[in-house]
Amino acid sequence: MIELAPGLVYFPDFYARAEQEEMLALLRAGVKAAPLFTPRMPRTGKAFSVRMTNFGSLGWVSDRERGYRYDSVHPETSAAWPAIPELVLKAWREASDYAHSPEACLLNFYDADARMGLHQDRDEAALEAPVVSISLGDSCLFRAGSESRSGKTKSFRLNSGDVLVIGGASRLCFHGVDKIYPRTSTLLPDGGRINLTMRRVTRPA
Ligand code: MD3
Ligand code: FE
Repeated sequence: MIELAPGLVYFPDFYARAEQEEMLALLRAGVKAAPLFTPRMPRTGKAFSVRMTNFGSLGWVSDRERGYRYDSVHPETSAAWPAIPELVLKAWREASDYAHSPEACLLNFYDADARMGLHQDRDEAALEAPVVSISLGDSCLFRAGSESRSGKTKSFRLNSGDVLVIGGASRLCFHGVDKIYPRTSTLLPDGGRINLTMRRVTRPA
């Protein structure tokens, strides 16, 4: 366990290869029920290069008309999201010290050309809860800054099986994914990167 910055805690190789393979099979079953969709920016309608789906009682979605939000159903099928697999929840329970369960697990799929621009995660009412991220497949170069968009940033690499816990002083920091390193993992036969982020959305009673 390595503290990359205050509240930004890195667990390299949290999941062994066999667990990553087991998780991938569980995620594929989920994606069959809740297909990847292309989110769009509010107002402009510009497409994200990352495709997404969700697990859990709430999923993060975005479109031109209604913007960023959490919704209990898939934007294209209108079906409830699949449950968060226990193997995924293991990272939340063992790497974070938050007492309540996550409600959302956003799956981001990056092909070799996908990126995620610098942004804050602030669509959750439960900002005292951490975000827990799991990386699978090709490695990426990830960047984290401060609570100001123009603040200085530091870059780190995330590899398949790594877990990152974002809480405390890091919870509202700007962050993004600058680059995917193609063919750095054999987990996904056709390449690419999957990131899962678990979030508590509503404040616990
Ligand atoms: C650092 N995902 O889905 S996860 C996102 O790799 C998102 O797909 C990225 O940003 C990805 O919103 C990064 C790790 C992460 C999440 C939130 C952070 C790192 C963070 C908040 C502050 C600092
Ligand atoms: Fe984010």
